[in-house]
Amino acid sequence: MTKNEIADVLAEIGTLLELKGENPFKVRAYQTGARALEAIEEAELARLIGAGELGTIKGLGEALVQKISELHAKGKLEFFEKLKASIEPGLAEMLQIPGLGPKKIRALHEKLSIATIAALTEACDDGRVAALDGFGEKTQEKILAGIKNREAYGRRHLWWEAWEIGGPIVAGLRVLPQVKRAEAAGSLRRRMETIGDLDFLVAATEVAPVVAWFIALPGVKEVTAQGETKASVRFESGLQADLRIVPDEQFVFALHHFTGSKDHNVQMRQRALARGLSMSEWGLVPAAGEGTAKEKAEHRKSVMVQSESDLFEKLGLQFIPPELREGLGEIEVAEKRELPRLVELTDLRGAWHNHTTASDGRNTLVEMVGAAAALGWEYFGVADHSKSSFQANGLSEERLLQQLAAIRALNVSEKFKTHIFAGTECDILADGRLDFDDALLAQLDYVVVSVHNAFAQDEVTMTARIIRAIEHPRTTMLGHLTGRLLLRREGYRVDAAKVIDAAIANKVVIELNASPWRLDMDWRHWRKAAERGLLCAINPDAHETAGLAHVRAGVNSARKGWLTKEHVLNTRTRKEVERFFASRR
Ligand code: DGT
Ligand code: CA
Ligand code: CA
Ligand code: ZN
Repeated sequence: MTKNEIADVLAEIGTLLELKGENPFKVRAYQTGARALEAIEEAELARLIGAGELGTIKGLGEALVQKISELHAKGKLEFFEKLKASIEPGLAEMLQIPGLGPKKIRALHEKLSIATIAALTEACDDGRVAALDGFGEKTQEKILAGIKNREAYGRRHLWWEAWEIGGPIVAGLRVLPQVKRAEAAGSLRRRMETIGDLDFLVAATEVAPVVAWFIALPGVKEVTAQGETKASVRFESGLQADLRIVPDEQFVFALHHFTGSKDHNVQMRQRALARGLSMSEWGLVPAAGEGTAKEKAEHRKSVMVQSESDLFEKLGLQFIPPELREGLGEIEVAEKRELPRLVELTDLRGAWHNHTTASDGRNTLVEMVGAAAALGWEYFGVADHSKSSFQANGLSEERLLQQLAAIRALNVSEKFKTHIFAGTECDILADGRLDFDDALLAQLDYVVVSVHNAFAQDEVTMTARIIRAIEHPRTTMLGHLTGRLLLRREGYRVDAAKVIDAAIANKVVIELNASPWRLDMDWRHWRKAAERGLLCAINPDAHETAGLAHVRAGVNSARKGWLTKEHVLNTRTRKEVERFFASRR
């Protein structure tokens, strides 16, 4: 296990112990231990364990040293497994409800014998929760709203999590001997930010072995449908997946159909009809009323296609990438052959919104830069939180200056080929002022400005607040426009069009925050904004080395927003970026 995975386990142990009502000092020891562990570099951790010196680290007592060593060596911990098994699953599940921490859950359990979310809903409905000491009407309302949200959100899944399961399934299907072609379809292939269910399409010579393989996948809890040409399963996580199997001649038509979207399909069928053709998942045949069955069969042969490109060509269209198939005008542009060349993952040369252990990140500066270098990035930007974000351990002026010096020294040392840009993720204060003064900001290479508090402001106030920050001469880019967390919380209210106008007028970049939970600013705004001259930065908002990979989710959304390389600042070389930053001073 990596140190961050071990730290996750320690933090979870802390939570579970608190849920059980253990001694607060013990609970805190695990929380502190998790943080102490994050501050050690990966290689150093291995060395300390090997030398038996882990106990010399402040915050790591004997019990923790033993547990960390066990996790490091074996990837699991007996103590943890037993602890998990000793807790009613309903209690742990309640932790997912916003506003319910271990203490409150324990109170609900002890005083009202509540051990499931269903029982909690009932107790809220008849007012028993509000009557409890330390709860009240407001808390009860918040809990109920949280439960409702959870139900509504629970039906969909983040693309990233869906792809972690779906990607290997496609790869697995492709190596089955009966399978000629296999692809993901549906919203998974269209790279939507959230996914209802997974769709897979296969061209195979034989159906039964493919279905048998699919329904036996690890994690399958239930087979919800099984037929001659398809199967559907539900995984333990609640995620569902549809598999359809077709003969090879039908594959392209079915792939197009099951990729969708519905709106795109409806428009494509209309277009086909206007050309005397009927389009479906089965094929492209003369529309009803024209020709005999034999003629239709002949015609069907004439519209055999090998690829989706062929299929689009048959309808006089340029190939439309799946990301653009949302029925938002892509067909008209494809007819004119003017679809843009969409930005690709390999076009990226770096990113700017990243955290380190100096604020709330989980890897040190050197580890983060090392990971960026391993990805072949030409540059890497450090933007830790500013002082008002105390909940995220935001940097004081003094600590920011220390970090700045460390970054400059690391650049001089040439330890990494990757150049480090020194920045900050500076809080936009409630009135739109920035969290650091001009003199300090002027020493940095760039400034990301973000909203992290006073989310409840009305739309007019919030919009004016963000625009004021955009107009600040030191501001380089705006972080996560709405602060939304997909499937968890709505963003704050803000007039996106006005903010976009202000950003264009002030030559400020807007970030496409690539964290799979954010993907903010939303792809639906990007096409128009970029046409009007807005520049995009695809930023992973990484809090650990593994988080850098999230730029891939950002590229998905950028593509859905019709962005090309030219629209995205991170496709530029270091020199070009330096010129861009300098031009803004
Ligand atoms: P999701 O699963 O909610 O994230 O969204 P999709 O787009 O994956 O939808 P899904 O799984 O229901 O169906 C996959 C594709 O199959 C969909 O994008 C288009 C096609 N499809 C399914 N049902 C219909 C339909 O009733 N009419 C049309 N035109 N296409 C359909
Ligand atoms: Ca689907
Ligand atoms: Ca489906
Ligand atoms: Zn932020």
